[in-house]
Amino acid sequence: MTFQLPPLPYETGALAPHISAETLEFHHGKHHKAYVDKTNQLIEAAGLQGRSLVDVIRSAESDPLRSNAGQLWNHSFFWQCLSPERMSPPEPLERLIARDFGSHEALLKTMADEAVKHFGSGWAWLVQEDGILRVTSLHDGDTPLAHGGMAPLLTIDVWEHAYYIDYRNARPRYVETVLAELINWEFVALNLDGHGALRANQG
Ligand code: MN3
Repeated sequence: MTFQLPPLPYETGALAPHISAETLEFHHGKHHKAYVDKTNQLIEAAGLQGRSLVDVIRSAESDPLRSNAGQLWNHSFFWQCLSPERMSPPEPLERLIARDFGSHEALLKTMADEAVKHFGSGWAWLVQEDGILRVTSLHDGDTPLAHGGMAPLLTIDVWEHAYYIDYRNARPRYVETVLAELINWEFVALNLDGHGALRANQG
């Protein structure tokens, strides 16, 4: 069994002008595809054929497999965190955001700060830990699935390849635009209570 590149859940032009078709063609078609291919090459050497992707991530003790499998999962999850439709958080997510951040605007600001200040390549995350929503960031190909008890709800890719075509070096403008225009809050709500770990399991 090998992992496949999952199709985008929308057309490559659907997120424009915020994220262009050219960015998605490169980011999904080249970068994400490369993580799929590399993971498939490496699982055989590691003796992990036939395992689920989450299991591979948790079993891989070192790089390059751990980071490539993490990047494969992170990207599959990230595409689903985005939507061409503008939406707001449904219940009960809205209530949890108000409880743990004070307001939706406060969550967006915390998430934007984390994403902008993250040094180098990586991912900003909204996670649920012991029932509490919390914002954090992880480096390179690291993923919440590799950390016990950290359940992923939402992520933003802050590798330069995510924004350089459309925003050049302006990471803050990319992050603020994604948070304001493109977040699929229905998907984020579906990930509550640990369900996010399974969403992109097949790659
Ligand atoms: Mn990326």
